[in-house]
Amino acid sequence: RKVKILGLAVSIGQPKKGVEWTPQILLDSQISNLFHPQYEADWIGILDQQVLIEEWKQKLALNSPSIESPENTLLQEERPPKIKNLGELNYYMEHQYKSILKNISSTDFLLSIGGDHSVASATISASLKLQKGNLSVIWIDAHGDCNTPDISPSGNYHGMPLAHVFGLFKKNPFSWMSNFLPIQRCVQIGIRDLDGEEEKLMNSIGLKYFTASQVRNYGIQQVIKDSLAYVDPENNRNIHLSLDVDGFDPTFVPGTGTLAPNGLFIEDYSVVVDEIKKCGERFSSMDLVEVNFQIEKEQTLKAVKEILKTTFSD
Ligand code: DIR
Ligand code: MN
Ligand code: MN
Ligand code: MN
Repeated sequence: RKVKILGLAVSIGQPKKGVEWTPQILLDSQISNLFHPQYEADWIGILDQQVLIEEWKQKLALNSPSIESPENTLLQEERPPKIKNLGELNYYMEHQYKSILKNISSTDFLLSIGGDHSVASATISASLKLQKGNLSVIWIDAHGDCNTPDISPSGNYHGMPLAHVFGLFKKNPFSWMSNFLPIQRCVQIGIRDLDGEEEKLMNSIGLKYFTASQVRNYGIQQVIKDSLAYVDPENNRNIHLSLDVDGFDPTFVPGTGTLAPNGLFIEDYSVVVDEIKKCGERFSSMDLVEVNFQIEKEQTLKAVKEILKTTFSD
């Protein structure tokens, strides 16, 4: 099976430098050598935020009427969404979205390597389009990533992509994004660091999630079985796995921007992915995000290699 790898060298969805270098570091360390030969790895390329932001600024300077500037249109609203780097993110993620639709077929496996977790709304939106809406999501994270611009305490978009792809923003700031995920098609695993309003929102919309301590209580095997039964009750949906490495305990993955103690074990991952792989080719895409080798490299690279090896094993 073809595994198309898309590098998403972007960090402007959160404040720390470093995550944008991860795709190149993983390309240089020849991660595809870790894959079982049944997988044919193929790097589509790396979308570089520096290049794209420069391009966006030049287009803005030319003031071409065809180039959208969501910030400008939003100025007229009474309560503009508070999203940091909104124009840059919109431009970057539109390229990401279009690059996925251009380079990936519905039977390929898409591996998107971040970058921060912002990219997930574009990967999911593009995957929904590719799979004609037939997609469910398993979201591994310490965080809910379910803030809306109105309730986000930080204004960092990486804390918002899930709320966005659920269609919960009052106004969608990304005009290219038109495919939304029903809330019942998503389960989160590993949650343990929610903002107050975010938690209220998640509970009020009925988003299903398992906290890290629930995982310890029920066992990871039970949690992933229940999760798949919930998002894919008739065994006919394509599955997207969005993996924020801060879902794991910091002892396994210290190299990430927002550490949260008492996380998942790295061994939990193989149980999760083995269960998802029972879906065969319906397991169709994955984000691997928030890996920051600038914060810590040795332990983190070891964990990332382990993750990739188990994902693309026999
Ligand atoms: C926090 C941090 N909930 C925010 N979020 C994330 O800024 O919205 N950290 N995703 O990794
Ligand atoms: Mn997180
Ligand atoms: Mn994040
Ligand atoms: Mn996240």
